[in-house]
Amino acid sequence: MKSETPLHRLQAPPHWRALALASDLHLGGQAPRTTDAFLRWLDTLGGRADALLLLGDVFDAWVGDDLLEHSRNDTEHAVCAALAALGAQGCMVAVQRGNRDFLLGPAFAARCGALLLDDPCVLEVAGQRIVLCHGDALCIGDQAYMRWRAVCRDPDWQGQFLAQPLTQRLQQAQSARAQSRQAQAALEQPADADADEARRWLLAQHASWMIHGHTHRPREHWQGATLRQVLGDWDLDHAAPGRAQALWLRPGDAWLRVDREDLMPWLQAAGELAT
Ligand SMILES: [Mn+2]
Repeated sequence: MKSETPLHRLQAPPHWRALALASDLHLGGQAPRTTDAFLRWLDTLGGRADALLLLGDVFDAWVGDDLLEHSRNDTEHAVCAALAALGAQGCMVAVQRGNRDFLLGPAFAARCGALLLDDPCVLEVAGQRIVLCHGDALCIGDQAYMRWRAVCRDPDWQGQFLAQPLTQRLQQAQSARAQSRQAQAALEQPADADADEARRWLLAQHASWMIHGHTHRPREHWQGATLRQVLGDWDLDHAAPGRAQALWLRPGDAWLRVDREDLMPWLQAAGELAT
């Protein structure tokens, strides 16, 4: 089941009855409450979900899988251990890279017992073809970002970056985040997915349904007969009220039910927000 190359097609076995999807958790030392909420949620998925699909930006930053060799990265260790525990309970875990954790690699996947998904990846479930992607590559109107994306996805650039000492990479990631926050603040509205580009992706994959994250516009975007379903980000550290949600796909014998689940009421009831 494990593969070094990210999968660009994922076929759901016919016995699967529930797939949970989430993205943009932005976990890390800077988000202890969000991380805690995510770990609690993972704890409830065993026996309830046949698969967990994480569509990018699980981590706020990822400067290389070798950070798992250092004991101080507690959050990353805890998340990997929880994903591995979920896998051991029979839930398939699959992870797509986002714009912040684009360096997630095979060593991370092996540690979590997870599959890496290509971007895009086509999920075949209950007779449907659903295009899964993080969503950043659809924001073609943000030309500065698209230029940066081309640079940082280049294997040579990645090789040079990864050759630097870990501390230096962490510093660079931190200043890149600060620059990106400034650039975002300067925009009237954060970049959105380009509807025509999304339609081109769907056409190329012979699909009419797409699920992605990244744009933080969690709703159903219809364009003609095509559906773009956007996942919400999680933030229980810096946002008030907090946000945490998942999307569930529930294949039946002849249909596919979709539920969007707001996890905040459950987290509140579970006492997550008690200080
Ligand atoms: Mn993103």
